[in-house]
Amino acid sequence: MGLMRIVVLAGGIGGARFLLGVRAYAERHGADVTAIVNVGDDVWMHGLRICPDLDSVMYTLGAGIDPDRGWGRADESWKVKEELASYQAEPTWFGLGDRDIATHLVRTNLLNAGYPLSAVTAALCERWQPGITLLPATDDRLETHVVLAEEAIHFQEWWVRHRAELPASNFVFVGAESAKPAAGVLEALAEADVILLAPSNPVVSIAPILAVPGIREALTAPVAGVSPIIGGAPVRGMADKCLSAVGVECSAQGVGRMYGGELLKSWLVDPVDRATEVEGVGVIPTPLYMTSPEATAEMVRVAVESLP
Ligand code: FO1
Repeated sequence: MGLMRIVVLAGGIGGARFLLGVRAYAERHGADVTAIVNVGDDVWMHGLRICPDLDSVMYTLGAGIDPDRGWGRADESWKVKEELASYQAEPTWFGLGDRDIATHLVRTNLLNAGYPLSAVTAALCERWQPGITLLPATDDRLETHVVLAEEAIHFQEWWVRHRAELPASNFVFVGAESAKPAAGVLEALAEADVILLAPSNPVVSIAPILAVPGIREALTAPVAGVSPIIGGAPVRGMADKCLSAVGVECSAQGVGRMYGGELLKSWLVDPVDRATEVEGVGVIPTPLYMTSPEATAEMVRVAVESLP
């Protein structure tokens, strides 16, 4: 067998940290890694196309990320944001850093020139050299909107402007029904030896990837998932608010059952959640705190070795 081929379904901040470990594992054990990244968070702001999850992954793997925020660029300045605010140019609640804006300008210009997002992402990665292949889940429009009592708003407005405080009744992936897997996605999945679900937000990061027609059916290689919930709480972010909105228990067991035995062969849970049971799925207790790429690489080893 040649190089092992690992495909990872991932969102943004948690997905990026997980991919640091997958890359470390791949470097040590010899493997080829492709990340299929969520685009549901993508949004037009001030005429620029912003792809938060692709950028968090690209900046993190390219060592350009602001490590505290987990999004946007290190050594950032906010002059343009200040100037926009002085013009009262809405939205003022979304922080666009000066360095980050360069990424959005390059992406927007390439998209306007007719290049698909997958080609644009490859072009941006020429600079960042992430060491793995980054693919958007789709090159078509797919945006997560949050259904509130009277209206639906874009995910970013709910997440950033309202800090997910507005009670949500559901999430709609606008455009999903007509979206196609991005160039390279089905090929990567067809050649995969193993598929990993990153410990990303299951509702607004993993689900929008699975919502692209054709992707779920293409997961023919064995799948191992990593729980984003430890001891009944998300390690970071607001997955608890998303899970409650869709009526899923905020636990390693609740998320494991949400994914289910159709999708998962293995489900990695932290030892505190060792009592987790998921019908038809091998539950594997192993430390899940991504305290370093090496710690995460160990998690990846456990996941890969749990699969047939
Ligand atoms: N998150 C915030 O909480 N506040 C912001 O002002 C903000 C700006 C921003 C700009 C570009 C970008 O790529 C991400 C940004 N994020 C911001 C993070 C983003 O909203 C979330 O991290 C993802 O969408 C959730 O995965």
